[in-house]
Formats: sequence, structure tokens, C-alpha cells
Amino acid sequence: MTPRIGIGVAAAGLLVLTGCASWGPEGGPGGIGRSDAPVTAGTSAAPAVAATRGPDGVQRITVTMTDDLRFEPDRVRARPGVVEFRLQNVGVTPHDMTVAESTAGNVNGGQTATLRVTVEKPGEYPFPCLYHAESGMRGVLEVAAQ
Ligand SMILES: [Cu+2]
Repeated sequence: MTPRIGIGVAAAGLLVLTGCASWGPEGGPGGIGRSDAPVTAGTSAAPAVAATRGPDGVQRITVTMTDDLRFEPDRVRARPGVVEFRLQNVGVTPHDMTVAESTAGNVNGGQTATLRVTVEKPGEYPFPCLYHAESGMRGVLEVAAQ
């Protein structure tokens, strides 16, 4: 039963991804063009990193954004509830992160940002960088069953 729910959510996420053609141009505002960047369909094969639940019940994970147009980690695991991404842009290229219909907005090189979302349904929630999704800069938030 649970896998079926997960697949349904993932498919809905993909529809959202492909249905949105208004994302910013590759490179983003002030971004660096990366014609040599590979176009990949999915995330890395690295295992998911679990968000850490704090005493306030918020699950926190630090994700770095790099000039290689990657999120590290690009697979994050959590339970249903509030998940807080602490974004650190460790390069110079501006990035963004969108997950579960919330966006961090532009994060310039050297800056940090916090993106907090509430996810109730188990499943996979893609988190693309809206500037570089086509270059493979995207991750997945895996929400397990309670
Ligand atoms: Cu980016």
C-alpha cells in the first residue's frame, strides 16, 4: 500500500516539473553558462541523508549548493512533518531551491538561506534548483511513512 502512495506522489511531482515552463534561463540571473554540464535524469546514487529532528520537532538538514550545479546531499530522508532545509551556497553561482511548492528564492554565492516546508504525505518530493534543473541540479526529499 505504501509504495503505491509513494509512486503516486512522485508521478504528481514529475507532472509539476514538466508542466512548468516558466523557470528561469539556464545559468539564472548572473549565472555561469555551463554547456559542458551533463544533463542527467535523476539524482546521484548516494544514499539519502536523514534530516535530524530537533527538540522542537523540526527536522533539519544542511544542503550545500555548488558551482558544479549540484545539491549535496541530493537525497534527503524525513518523516511526515516540518522539514527545514538550511541552504549554503558554497560557490559563486546563484541558486534556488523549490520543494513542495515553496521556494527559497535566489541564494547568491556565499549566502545561506532557510526553507521550511510541511510534508504530510509519504512519498518523494523533488527539489530542483529552478535555474539549473535542466543541468541536473535537483534532489529528492523522501518522506517515509510515520
Ligand atoms: Cu542552481
